[in-house]
Amino acid sequence: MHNPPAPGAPAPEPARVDEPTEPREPLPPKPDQRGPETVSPTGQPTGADPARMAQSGAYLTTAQGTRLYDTDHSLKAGARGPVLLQDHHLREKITHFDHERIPERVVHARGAAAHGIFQGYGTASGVCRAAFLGKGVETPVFVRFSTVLGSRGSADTVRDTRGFATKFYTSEGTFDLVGNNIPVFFIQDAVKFPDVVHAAKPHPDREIPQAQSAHDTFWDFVTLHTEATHHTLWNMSDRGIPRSYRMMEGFGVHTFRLVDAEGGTTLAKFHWKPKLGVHSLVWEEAQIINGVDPDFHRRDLADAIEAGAYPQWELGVQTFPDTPDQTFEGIDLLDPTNIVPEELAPVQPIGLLTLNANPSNFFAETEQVAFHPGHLVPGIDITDDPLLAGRLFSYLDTQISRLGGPNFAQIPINRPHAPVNDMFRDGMHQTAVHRGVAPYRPNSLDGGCPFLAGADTGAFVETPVEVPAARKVREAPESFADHFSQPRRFWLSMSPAEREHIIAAYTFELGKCHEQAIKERGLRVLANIDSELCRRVAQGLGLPAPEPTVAPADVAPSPALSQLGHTWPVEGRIIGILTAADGDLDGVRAVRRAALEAGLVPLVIAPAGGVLDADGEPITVQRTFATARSTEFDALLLAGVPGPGADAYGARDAKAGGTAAGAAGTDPRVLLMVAEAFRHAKALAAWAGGDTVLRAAGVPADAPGVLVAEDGERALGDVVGLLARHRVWQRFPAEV
Ligand code: HDE
Repeated sequence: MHNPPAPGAPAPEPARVDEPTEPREPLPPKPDQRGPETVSPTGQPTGADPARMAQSGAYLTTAQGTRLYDTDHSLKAGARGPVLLQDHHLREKITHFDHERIPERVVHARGAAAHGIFQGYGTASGVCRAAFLGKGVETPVFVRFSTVLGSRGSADTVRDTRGFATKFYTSEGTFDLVGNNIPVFFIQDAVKFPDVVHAAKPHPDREIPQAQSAHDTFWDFVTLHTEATHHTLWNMSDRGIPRSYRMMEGFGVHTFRLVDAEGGTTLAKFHWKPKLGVHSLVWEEAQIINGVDPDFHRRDLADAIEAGAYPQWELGVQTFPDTPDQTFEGIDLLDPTNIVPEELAPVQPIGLLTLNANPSNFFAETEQVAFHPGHLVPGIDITDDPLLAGRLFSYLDTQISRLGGPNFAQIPINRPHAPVNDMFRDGMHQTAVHRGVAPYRPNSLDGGCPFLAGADTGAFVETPVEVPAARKVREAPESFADHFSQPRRFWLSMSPAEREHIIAAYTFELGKCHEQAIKERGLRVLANIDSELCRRVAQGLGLPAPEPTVAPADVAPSPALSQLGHTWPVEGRIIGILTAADGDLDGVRAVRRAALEAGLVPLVIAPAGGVLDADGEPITVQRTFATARSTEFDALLLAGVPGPGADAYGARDAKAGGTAAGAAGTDPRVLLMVAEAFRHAKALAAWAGGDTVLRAAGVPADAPGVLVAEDGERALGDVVGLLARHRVWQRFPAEV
């Protein structure tokens, strides 16, 4: 409280808050926070001093660098008087704040990203002359993962396709591989993109549902427009709800044209293969996470990188001869609703991606990064896929409005690491100070600079590909008309448990539609994929199953499409250990040690926070019954009978829940955690009396993946074996 100064008296000191530290210089800018550099006609870097582009200096200043004395009080005519318009600092601070937001991406608005390194194996050099694929060549990369439909603040674990966009800062300029975690797309022609997106986004009247495909307009479109069937089926499979960005495949989707050193061409599809395997959530788990931890995927990626568990993917290519018809084994390579089974064209590894650093600033990097499928380097070219053609137009166009003008390539995260001398000038948000007087070619005033590259090093040197003489038409080729044989192959390639998930997903999504006609049309589409799939979904909807309108295609399954049947590294998997002060704490210690040695993340869950067993080796409690939920853990261990939580909720309800469940004193949230983990097919192990909790939660002791062990270490050993397969798949009913 300030008293008004007596007339003529000096103004009083405004109240100051004690700062926790002495003034010190801010941290130095990280490499990708550096400001733009331009290159002069003579090849010399010019432009702003990078150090001046990030925040610097120990003192708070205005935008003009004037030190500030107070930022907590507006300038007023007296402490209780009106605020004065002359307060420049107030106006400047609020004005900048008012303009902090930029439009979010029209699709893929919600994302998370990381920096990393790509190392070429050299194995692609025979078919592709891109320098970054050379043996041992290291290229910095920035990767952004995203959902497609939701707004920037939406939840991570919705059922949706995921974006997997990689920016390679190569020595020959930037190459962007702007892919998805699903290898096919809803449409075959870019002209339909606004239609599919308008249908999939929330209803325009109420703007609901957020980030969901389970609504009438989406299903209206995809059932009328049956080329969407294959992509929709992938979305309804476990691929639509990944366990982690680290456990997703990535696909370039389109067929690209690779060019070798002699100008020879090969058609190719790009694949990212995660070292940790491809794993998914189950639907109920995904729904719970959306409420409990909407940042689940974002957190998982950042935590893993911060802990040094760097996620890795191998880049691979399927290659096909560049024949005039651009088909392979009868599959049209220009149709982006098609895959080529890996059994017909194996994925050949060509390099390794390691994500090893989190962004320093979400807005500057993750939000402002701008990918473009037309950012290509010598050796990688496009094909005539009509979907790709439209994308080549769309990305730059949308970025001009999203990033406020044509100069966003100067934003540090978008700046190529190769020298840039593009002769582009001026425009909104121009931050470079270009030199020279002749930004045109040919010129003599700048000594003829900049020079053109030779055909051997230049990009966008067109490979002479025959374009057959044709009429101008608005038509698709006949081969694009088969909408059901590829979805049928996917369905036939699934294991019984995966098929059950697909049936449940269609039943849920069509069940959320209000229009009866849409549900019925949905069933007609399913009938053309597989009669059993259609029958089971119809049963769930309480509707008759229609007959197919096209004969079921005779296609062989592609075992590579199933996520089951392999074992994978367990590094980074999260084990919850439920215990209490009177639990087997020696056992918990031993389990924690062994789990850490195995690269797992063991988290102790107890009735209250703090430390268990102060004497001897203390055990830190990482989660309480109030902060833990089963969905965070890949497996649960029970070291004893954890009593009621220390908070009022646990103590109050444990009494009632315990009596009802027959395990006096067990916190109902523990019972819920165990029951959920069981339902979601996670490994469960108990010792030191923990099996009574399993019983109280209704978990049969003889169910697969439920282990009652003599001690903690044995329990952990069994659980690790199960984790390598991700889930205890036998727990899912498998009628199909
Ligand atoms: Fe995109 N897409 N897309 N897309 N896309 C965008 O570009 C578009 C398509 C993909 O993390 C937008 O900068 C059209 C296929 C990813 O920043 C926009 C068509 C694939 C990302 C756009 C497609 C993708 C985008 C929105 C049909 C997989 C996020 C913001 C012809 C191969 C990149 C932006 C990031 C983003 C247009 C289809 C992947 C509007 C017109 C197929 C991963 O330009």
